[in-house]
Amino acid sequence: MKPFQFPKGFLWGGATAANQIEGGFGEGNKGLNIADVLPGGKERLAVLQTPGFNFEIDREKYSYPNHEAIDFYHRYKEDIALFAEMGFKVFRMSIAWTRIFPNGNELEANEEGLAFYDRVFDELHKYGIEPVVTISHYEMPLNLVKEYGGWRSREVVTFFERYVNAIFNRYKNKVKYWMTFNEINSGFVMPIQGLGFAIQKEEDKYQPTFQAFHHQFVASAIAVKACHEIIPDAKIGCMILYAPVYSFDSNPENVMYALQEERLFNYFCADVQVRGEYPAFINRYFEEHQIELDIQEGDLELIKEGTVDYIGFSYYMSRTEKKEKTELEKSQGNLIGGVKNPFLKASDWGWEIDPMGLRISLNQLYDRYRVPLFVVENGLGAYDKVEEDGSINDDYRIDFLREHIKAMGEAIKDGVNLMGYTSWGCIDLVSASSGEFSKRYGYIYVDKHDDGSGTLERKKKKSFFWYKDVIASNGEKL
Ligand code: BGP
Repeated sequence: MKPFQFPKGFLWGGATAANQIEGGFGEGNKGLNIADVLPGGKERLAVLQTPGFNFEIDREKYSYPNHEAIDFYHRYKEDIALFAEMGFKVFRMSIAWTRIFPNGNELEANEEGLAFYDRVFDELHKYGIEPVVTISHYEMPLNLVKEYGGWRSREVVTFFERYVNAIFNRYKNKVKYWMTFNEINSGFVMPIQGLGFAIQKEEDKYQPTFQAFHHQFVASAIAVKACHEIIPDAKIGCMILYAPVYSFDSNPENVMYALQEERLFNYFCADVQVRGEYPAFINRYFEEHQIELDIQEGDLELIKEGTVDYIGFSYYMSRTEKKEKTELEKSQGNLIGGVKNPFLKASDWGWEIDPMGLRISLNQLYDRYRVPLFVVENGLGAYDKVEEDGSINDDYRIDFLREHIKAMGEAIKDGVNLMGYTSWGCIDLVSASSGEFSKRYGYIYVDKHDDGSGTLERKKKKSFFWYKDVIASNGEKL
């Protein structure tokens, strides 16, 4: 049998987000955003999930690793040269809204911010690398959070519209792949990053969460329509956090529960953004949780007209569900809940490693939507050790990626239309959920540590050379 190769033109590359790599705090007139007020360290997740977060910087209590991040703002040329050396076809990055509209609600875009991304895109094109740009990746302007309550507010849709028009018009000749909201469904578990507001103490989360989603759906449809008009040869996708939900056993109660969780978490947002309508199953859920959406005239038509061209998604883990969980079972679950899967091992951060889950996800998504898919995040967060001779032998990362790439190959053989693969954190960066540098994903090591020390020097890990071969052989040499 001929060895398997990925389809011709497959988009190999790596993924990042502005707030996790750029640094350049306050430079180029950048305004403050949500990521600027997120504390570093393992307590970040707890802080984010405790109702009543106040969005203030408290330097006495916390560190703020996103302020300097890995200084991509000044070092992008060096980093892009390394991506080119690996043979990247695409580079996924995001635009920081606050570089373009520092407070989110200005009438005019900030020229310095626009010029920065011109330089980055030009540098990428110098090497034939296509940018894949996320419009909003966990970093709403802080002013919109404080003055308007983030996506709770309808007014934010207008500001977002101004932002997307500014970037589509400016970069229409430079960017052909776009995505609207990073992991839009993460708003269910991380409303601060996903929806731009904190649930208040004593507040029922359901109504504001779904109203905010509705505003994002309208904003997403506006962006899709504007993109198609301004850049007719571009493709614009949604971006969801996908974690297939398995039933713990064959008890039909558990199977039904897993199905419900799956539909709500994995499919609700994608159904609206890809099919252009609210799914049937959500009506019962709205009734049971007393959710009444304020849907304005024309919204549903707009959502219907503004459906995305492809689905970008992140895949890190699956989730195993059971209807009745003991306290112990709950505590052994994954980042996004569920119970422990006895067949899977987990990463040092407790994320269950499941390459077959990626094949399952690709099949499920393609069966349901029949639009091209793009794996825009996947990777292993791990502690790396620099040996005395300077080498970094990250075989565990290579194993993880190899198995997931094989799973993608199997899904393609199953008939799935997969556009590309951008593994997460192709260069070490600040972790989104824990604000750590020590949770490393990169092919490129960055000398930067949780206590803020480090020279920011870049080093190639063993996986750098491995991924270079993967790309050069179009997935044949794993
Ligand atoms: C996704 C986010 C990324 C990223 C990644 C890894 O949820 O889109 O921004 O950081 O997960 O997560 P973490 O950084 O928490 O390890």
